[in-house]
Amino acid sequence: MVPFTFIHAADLHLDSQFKGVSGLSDGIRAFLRESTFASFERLTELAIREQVDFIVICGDVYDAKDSSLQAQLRFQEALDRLGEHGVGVYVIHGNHDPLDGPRMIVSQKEHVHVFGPEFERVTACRRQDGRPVAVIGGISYPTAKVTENTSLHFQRNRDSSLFHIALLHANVDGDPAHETYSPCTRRDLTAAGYDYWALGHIHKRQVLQENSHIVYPGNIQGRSIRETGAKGCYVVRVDEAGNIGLQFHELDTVRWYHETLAIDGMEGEEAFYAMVEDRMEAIRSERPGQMSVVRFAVAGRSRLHQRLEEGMAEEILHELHRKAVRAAAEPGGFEGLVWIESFDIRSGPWIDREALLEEESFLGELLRYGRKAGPDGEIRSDLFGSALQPLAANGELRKLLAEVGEEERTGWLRRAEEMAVMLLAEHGREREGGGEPDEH
Ligand SMILES: [Mn+2]
Repeated sequence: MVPFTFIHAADLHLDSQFKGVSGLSDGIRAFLRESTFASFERLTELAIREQVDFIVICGDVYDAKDSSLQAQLRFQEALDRLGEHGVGVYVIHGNHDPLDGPRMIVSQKEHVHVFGPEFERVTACRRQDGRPVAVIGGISYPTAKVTENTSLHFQRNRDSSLFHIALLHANVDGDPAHETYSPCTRRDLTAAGYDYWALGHIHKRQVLQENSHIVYPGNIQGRSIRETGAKGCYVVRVDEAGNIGLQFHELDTVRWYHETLAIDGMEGEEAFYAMVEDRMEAIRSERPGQMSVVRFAVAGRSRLHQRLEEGMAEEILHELHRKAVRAAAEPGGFEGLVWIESFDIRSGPWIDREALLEEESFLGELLRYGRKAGPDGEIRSDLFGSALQPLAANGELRKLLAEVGEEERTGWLRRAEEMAVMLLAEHGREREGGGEPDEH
């Protein structure tokens, strides 16, 4: 076999609008909107730098069926640049950019192959000497909603011993987080006898199988808070023996983060503000010179909880947005810019356990009971006996329960106590606030 190298990319979503992010200045919004193009430019540069033989792009080149003229022109410009460097390009279209979308007519370029709505196979050649190195099979979405299992159309060329690559925009094994277009299974794909399934559609990078390979490279630029972490493409090297080497390359220009701020026992607002700034700095130093967007989930129990919910989080968000907008207006201001998408308040009110233990209330009684049941003794065995009785009726579970040590039982007790305190405390708070009208 002749060794060769290609890039597997998918889901470029050129000209995504980033509608889900609010509070942005025009400048920052424009920068975000430029990010899909910038990441695609990095892909082009990578192909030239790595001297790959060709690129496969597995659907959703454009974000919208009626893709903007700007997106189309910039895509064509990149294709031309790749052509100048002898890099072949193989493209399929997906549910976001089906073939029936209104698009400008472009003349066929010799180094570019766009697959049609019916399955077809073409031969790809090596850049430096034009020797055939791979058979590429592919199929595009004729319309946005393809519910047929199109993977069943893929067949090897029986007369060819070349490496076989399949391009498909599909939901493999019914990932419920994505629309189930072109549904198929790993078994369907393996049965087709291809060496490498180059997939698109699911935006999360994943290698579903090796030898034969089934790969989602993910999208090249995260588009929302649901698409966190590094985004990019795979450089795939195939050696003389047909062995496959995958190397991931980051391409994203704006990265999305989901971070948790633990505020257990935190007392003051300054401490919270400092924690937020520290985290922003940590994100900044992880990727110096790049922009990031972060959602902070606030967790734990603290006296700050109520104040955070009652406007403090909003105020801090507003203040940090103001600072970010000002920084972004400076020359080079997007380098290291961290934009907070939101604070997601998941914390709870502070609970003073010692005070509750003294209290003449149901909660106080419960905590005192829990404390008595802690040490080994009659109360403890009574408690476990009655609590676990329904489970002990099952023979299998009874056997498992017998294997549980005392230390683990103590852990269960503490967790049950924590859960009861939390539920009862929340309930009490809701009742206190019960007279106020709901705000929706
Ligand atoms: Mn997509």
